Amino acid sequence: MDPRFDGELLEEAEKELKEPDMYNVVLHNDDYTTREFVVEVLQVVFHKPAIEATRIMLDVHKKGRGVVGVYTWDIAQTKVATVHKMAREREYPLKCTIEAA
Ligand code: TYC
Repeated sequence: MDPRFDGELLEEAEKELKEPDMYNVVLHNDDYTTREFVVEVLQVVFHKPAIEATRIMLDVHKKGRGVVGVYTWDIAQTKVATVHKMAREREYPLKCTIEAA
């Protein structure tokens, strides 16, 4: 093997052994979405028990935003799409975004 390729091949092999990149799903506060609906979203989409869902909702309400889950890229995308679909169906402006973890 040409020694000039050794580094590249090692890099490729290492990449395959790495854990996947992870992404935070962030929920944003607003003045119109009801507290009840946010708790429902946290339970249905993010599988949070009622008490924890309520705690997270209040934290986002107070601080303006909060990380509600950490997922691979595809799962994070699907979570955001589901939140937005549920919110638009109820005509809430609830915003949910993704950032590198
Ligand atoms: N601020 C909203 C209210 O008082 C509740 C709320 C919490 C909305 C969290 C969005 O991500 C949110 N009705």
